[in-house]
Amino acid sequence: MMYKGVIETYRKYLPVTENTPIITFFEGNTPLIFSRHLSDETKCQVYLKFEGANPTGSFKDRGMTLAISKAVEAKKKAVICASTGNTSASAAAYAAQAGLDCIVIIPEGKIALGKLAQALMHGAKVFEVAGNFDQALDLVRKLGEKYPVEIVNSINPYRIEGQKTGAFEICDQLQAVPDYHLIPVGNAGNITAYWKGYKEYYDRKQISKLPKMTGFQAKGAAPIVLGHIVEKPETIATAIRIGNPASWKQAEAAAADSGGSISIVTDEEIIAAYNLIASKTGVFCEPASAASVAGLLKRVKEGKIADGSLIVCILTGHGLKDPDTAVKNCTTKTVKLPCKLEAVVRELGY
Ligand code: AN7
Repeated sequence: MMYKGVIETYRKYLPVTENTPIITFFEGNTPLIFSRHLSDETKCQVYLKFEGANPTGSFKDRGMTLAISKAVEAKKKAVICASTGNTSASAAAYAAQAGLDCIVIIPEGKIALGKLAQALMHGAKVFEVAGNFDQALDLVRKLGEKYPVEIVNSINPYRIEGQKTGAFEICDQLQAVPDYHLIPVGNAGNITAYWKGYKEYYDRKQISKLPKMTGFQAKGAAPIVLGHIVEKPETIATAIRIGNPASWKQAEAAAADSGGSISIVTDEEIIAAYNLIASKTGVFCEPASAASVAGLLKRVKEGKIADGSLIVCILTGHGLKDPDTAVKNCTTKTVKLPCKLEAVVRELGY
């Protein structure tokens, strides 16, 4: 049977009816990839859930299919979001299919080029503001209160509902429940959504245990770990450059209720993991996504994860979103040569 996207696949767990028009690019059903290298290195069984394989290249599509479908059902004409990039790319694509106007507010100069290209190509009105994501989200909240625009950030509950399907999928693919679910944390919608999904599967007797929700923030943008708002968040992982997450409390609850944690990884650890995943497992994710693997390596080193544990790391977005960061921070470099056979042969040492 043809795969029909997350709403059709998990319809009975989602707030849709026969009257809901389904706006979809057949998102979800993303690969769960066993990493031999990371498994050997950690003495665990490590799987990478590659959300970069979604139609717009990030996990945001799971929530966006539902948020946009519900906006159409409610006869909305325009949607709006603040974004570090991926939400805007996804919103713009789904809005284009639905025929809705899409307004995007992004922090000037802090969006990976691929994401900006997506929002522009899909015809969104893109406003670059001299502020960070948190300030952009403040603007969006105010606009949503006063004007006829539907907010499609993860403060829209349909976003969380759609994204919880990631948890269902992992359990269905593994035919088991991970001991540890590792995930980058930015605005904290995704950790909230996954925890909701696992709990619902548990309540509906699809699974018989729950994973420890283990989140990671970048060192310069770690408000939840620090316990206070970060006014000027900074990290190379621009997707999670967020100082005042909207789902802060829910993320804390997910970690606490599951016996998990939220902790810090540095930009250096993120970049090392980013290179490692691409070169040793062959999966190219974006820097923010690599926070989950950086976190795994750190927690294992600290002795916090027992040998043999079943691990799922969420790789939230595709590496091609941000080629600038890749080329600049890659451990492999190009070698410039004259266009001559001898030169290539000499360089190869044959
Ligand atoms: C690749 O696009 O917030 O903790 O505006 O793009 O659910 O926010 C992106 C977040 C992780 C963090 N990995 O997820 C946005 C935005 C990638 C991301 C996160 C984001 P949340």
